[in-house]
Amino acid sequence: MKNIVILISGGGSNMAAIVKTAQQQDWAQRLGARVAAVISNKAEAKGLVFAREQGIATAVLDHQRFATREAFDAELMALIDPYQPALVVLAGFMRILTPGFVAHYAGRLVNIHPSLLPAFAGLHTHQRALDAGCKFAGVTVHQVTAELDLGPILDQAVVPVLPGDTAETLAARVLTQEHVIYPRAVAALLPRL
Ligand code: NHR
Ligand code: GAR
Repeated sequence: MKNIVILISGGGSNMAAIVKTAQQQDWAQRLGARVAAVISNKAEAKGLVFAREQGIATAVLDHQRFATREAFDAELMALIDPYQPALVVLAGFMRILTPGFVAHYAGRLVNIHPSLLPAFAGLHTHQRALDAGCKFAGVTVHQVTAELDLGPILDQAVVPVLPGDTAETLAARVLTQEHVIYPRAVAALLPRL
């Protein structure tokens, strides 16, 4: 069984999209995969409620309990490794990971970033796209490397920027496409892992 471990920090709608399509489109069974665990760095993350309802193992690791990023990442690895994951999926996970963590899961660590990379790596992507006058925005699924948001691109989707858009309306339009491409990218990657 290929275990998938998903890391979240908030709403977890991308995690839920992966879990739901795995059931509905039957790709998890076909690929011999399952979402084995959902781990959040925030106890109040809404996504944990959905994961628990689905009978998925959950854990919370509050980064504020740790003096250094290295110490947090070491404990995070200790939570993840018992699942021997084929794939670790960052889904709205908001903590930058250390080079040691990234190396440990090299080739099996992916992220979804709400911009058309390499444009707008980092935070506040939607406001930055609006400020730059972009006519199109979008989302990227990429392999995670030590260089923030600059690992090899696996999939992208484009949405128009519409007159009157705010960061919130644009984010919502992008999010609908995230839910399409992230499950697709995960399912496409799994046979190679
Ligand atoms: N870690 C590495 N090494 N490489 C990447 O490409 C990563 C990563 C960790 C997370 C997601 C990323 C995104 O898609 C991601 C990619 C958080 C921050 C950030 O600045 C930046 C990028 C991403 C996620 N986080 C602050 C920090 O100090 C905290 C911000 C907050 O808590 O709100 O870690 O955009
Ligand atoms: C998504 O838009 C994701 O692309 C973005 O946060 C949202 C999480 O939504 N990720 C980042 O900004 C990473 N820095 P979700 O929790 O509902 O999946």
